[in-house]
Amino acid sequence: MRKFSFFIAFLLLAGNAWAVTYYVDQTGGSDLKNGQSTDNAWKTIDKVNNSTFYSGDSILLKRGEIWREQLTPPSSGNAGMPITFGAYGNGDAPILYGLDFISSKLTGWTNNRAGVYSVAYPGVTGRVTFDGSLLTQNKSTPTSPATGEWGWSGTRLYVGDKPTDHTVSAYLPKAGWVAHVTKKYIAFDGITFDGTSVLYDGIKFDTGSSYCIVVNCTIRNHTSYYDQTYASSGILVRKDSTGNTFRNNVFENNGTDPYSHNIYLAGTNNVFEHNEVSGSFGWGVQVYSADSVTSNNIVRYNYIHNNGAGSRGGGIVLDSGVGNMAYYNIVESNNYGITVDESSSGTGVYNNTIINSTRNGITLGVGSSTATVRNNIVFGSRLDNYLCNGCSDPTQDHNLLDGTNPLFVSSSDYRLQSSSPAINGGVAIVGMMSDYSGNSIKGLPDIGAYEFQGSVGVPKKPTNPTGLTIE
Ligand SMILES: [Ca+2]
Repeated sequence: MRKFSFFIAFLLLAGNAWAVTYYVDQTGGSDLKNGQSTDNAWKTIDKVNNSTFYSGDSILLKRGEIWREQLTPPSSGNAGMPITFGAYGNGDAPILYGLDFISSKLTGWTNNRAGVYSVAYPGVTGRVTFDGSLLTQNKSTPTSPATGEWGWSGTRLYVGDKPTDHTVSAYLPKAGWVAHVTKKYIAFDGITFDGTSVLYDGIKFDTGSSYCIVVNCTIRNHTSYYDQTYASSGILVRKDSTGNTFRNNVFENNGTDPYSHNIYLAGTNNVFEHNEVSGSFGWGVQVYSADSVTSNNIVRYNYIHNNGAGSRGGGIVLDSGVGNMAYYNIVESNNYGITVDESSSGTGVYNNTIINSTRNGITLGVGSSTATVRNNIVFGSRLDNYLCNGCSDPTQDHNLLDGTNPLFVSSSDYRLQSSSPAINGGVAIVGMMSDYSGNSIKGLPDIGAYEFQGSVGVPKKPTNPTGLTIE
């Protein structure tokens, strides 16, 4: 018995001493090797998917490499010892495209009018190339693409150059995700998830997943919604997935219809922080599930801009649950800024800086009850800076949203000048100790996402060096 206890103590002390690091190199690896050094790296994601891992193990993908495979983590980690999918080596982050394209060369064009040509096409295309070079998708006027553009409408694909002068190819994405997670305690660190080749979401945290983390990743180009059949978000977290963290990632160009988003959080107790989120047709961050169980999610310290091109969406929407919160975010140039709606209660919207919204800055919809809107700057909204649109029992105080100029440092730097009316204009909120930049709160909280730290732009006087002698 004594010996057994000693062994347990050793295990506890050692932590993950037996954790193994595996390496994957698409160009130089081989699945016949053991994967446990850079010289013995595996080659494929398929090998990873069909292996067994243990708590604390790491699977590192070589930087500069590309995989056209779908990652499905095969094993769960434990609390404090996740199974980590990371990166090694030098250069650009490893890229996962999920799956390969199905390509086809296009012939049989019709000249619709001067400079515009079209061809019958079944829809859902990820990319179009002329002689191997990518064209840019025209989403707003797809039947009138300019030179170098393509569009898709109805059952036809349009280009703005004479196609018979080129080899024209279109690429159909496949039905799938770049990563599909059904395990717990999975970490993704420093990987690029690019969705141009898949129809569904970038990463789906599906039934069975929880307590996962995505950090330092790029999630981009999940845009495969052309025929109203598929909705693609950058990350989709299902309603039964809880306790996940998303930190310090870049989300760009995910979601090409009003109902798909950069991130779609349908679960509970998720934290979404320090991310840059832009270019969604729907919402930058959507917190919602149809059966109202999406509660206690936190969206904080993010830079959320230029979302909602589809006119329905915008920066952040907090719906359908109890106690969801958005605080200390910069929400800039979205369609709507922050919206609270659909059977939500006790939602908190605190200390955000919301500027230049195309429509409303903050909207509390008819489905919102007992929301609190406090310490926010809302400025330059094309419609209302703040609108209770049939909401019930709202609390709205200590905001700067009546059109008063907040006196930002500049039109692109939303820190406060020393004469800003936002300084010390807020009220303390339990648990909120630092601002968007991580600075501490001085005196009363300022209104907005930045706490004034003293004169901006004037460097501190250097202190005199000590211990030096001048000869
Ligand atoms: Ca203050």
